[in-house]
Amino acid sequence: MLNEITQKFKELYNQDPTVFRSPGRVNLIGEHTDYNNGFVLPAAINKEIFFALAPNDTDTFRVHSFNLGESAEFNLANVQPSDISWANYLLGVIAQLQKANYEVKGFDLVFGGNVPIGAGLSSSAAVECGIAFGLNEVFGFGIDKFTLVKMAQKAEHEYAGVMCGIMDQFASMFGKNNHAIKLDCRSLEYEFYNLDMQDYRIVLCDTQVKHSLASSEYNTRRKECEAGVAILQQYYPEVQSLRDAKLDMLAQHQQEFNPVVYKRCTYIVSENNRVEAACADLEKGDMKSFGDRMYASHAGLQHDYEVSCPELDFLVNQARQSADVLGARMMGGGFGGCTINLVKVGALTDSVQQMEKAYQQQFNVQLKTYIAEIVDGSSSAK
Ligand code: GAF
Repeated sequence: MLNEITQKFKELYNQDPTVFRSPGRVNLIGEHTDYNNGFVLPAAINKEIFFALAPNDTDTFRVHSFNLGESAEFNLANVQPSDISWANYLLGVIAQLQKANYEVKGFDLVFGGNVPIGAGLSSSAAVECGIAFGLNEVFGFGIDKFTLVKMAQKAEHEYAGVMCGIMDQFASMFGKNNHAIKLDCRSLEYEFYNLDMQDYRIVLCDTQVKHSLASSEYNTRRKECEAGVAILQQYYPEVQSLRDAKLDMLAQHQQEFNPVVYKRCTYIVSENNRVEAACADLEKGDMKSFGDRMYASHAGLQHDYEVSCPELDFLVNQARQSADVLGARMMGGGFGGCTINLVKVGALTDSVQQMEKAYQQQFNVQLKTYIAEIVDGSSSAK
């Protein structure tokens, strides 16, 4: 696809581009913990967006979306959110660069890739990180990767209206071949965990459900977590976010919580503990225990955080019935998208076929499945 994108660039803009790539991500465990300043365990995957980019000596940003076959043009002197929704992920990053006083001169861009949209694999973070990385290189801004990640996240807040945490952009930018990233979303300290890809594979099952409520419910969950923190702070001033809370603090003051807020908070505190425990499992090579924690994570997301949907629950239940699937859970914001499954290598084909068959019978929909390989984060593309 990179060749086709480069070709398209030459055809449209009549010059040679510099090329970049930026990946989507999976998250092994630690869901909705990022905006609670907690821990996550994502990894960049071999579903990527490519960018062909070159300055054009004007003050105009010309862009072509290879996947959609659509083009657009924007005046860089007046960057603002656009009615063209796909362009907002790019414009949002340009706006952040400009806000930080970096001079984004006119440029041409063709971008496209194979990250499925709305499948919970962070196609938007891949676009934001790729353009941030590419512009930084091409214009020689010299911005460090942490700042680029924060700009990409801000772009999502301000131009896509989703008050996301930092996990997706961090994973897309900092990913490392065959490693998961344990990220402390408060300090942004991170540690790589080697994923032993000899014995198992990461299989993604795409429900193809895209729930229109996903972004509004996401923002509601954030508010519910903040409401929980406000109650706890009256008694425990050291609790700045749910990452600082303990289950017994919550239990002690349960009566003061609205029951829904209480469930949300217990889920987050438990999930944060699970990330720590799951990393210890990885260190010990105890994938059985790791898988059990994935199932526990799903149960919390389904019943307490209430961001799952019948299709995701069905797929996780199917996985539970197979001894060849070590663990499975919904992944990302929820209300649709993919489940992530840890599947024994020897049983890969059978497991995938069983899953597809069951999903077809239950929902009359052809399940899409992907075997995710873990790759490096945003970089130049060759
Ligand atoms: C989405 C968000 F973008 C992330 O920041 C994260 O909160 C995730 O949902 C849930 O863990 O992908």
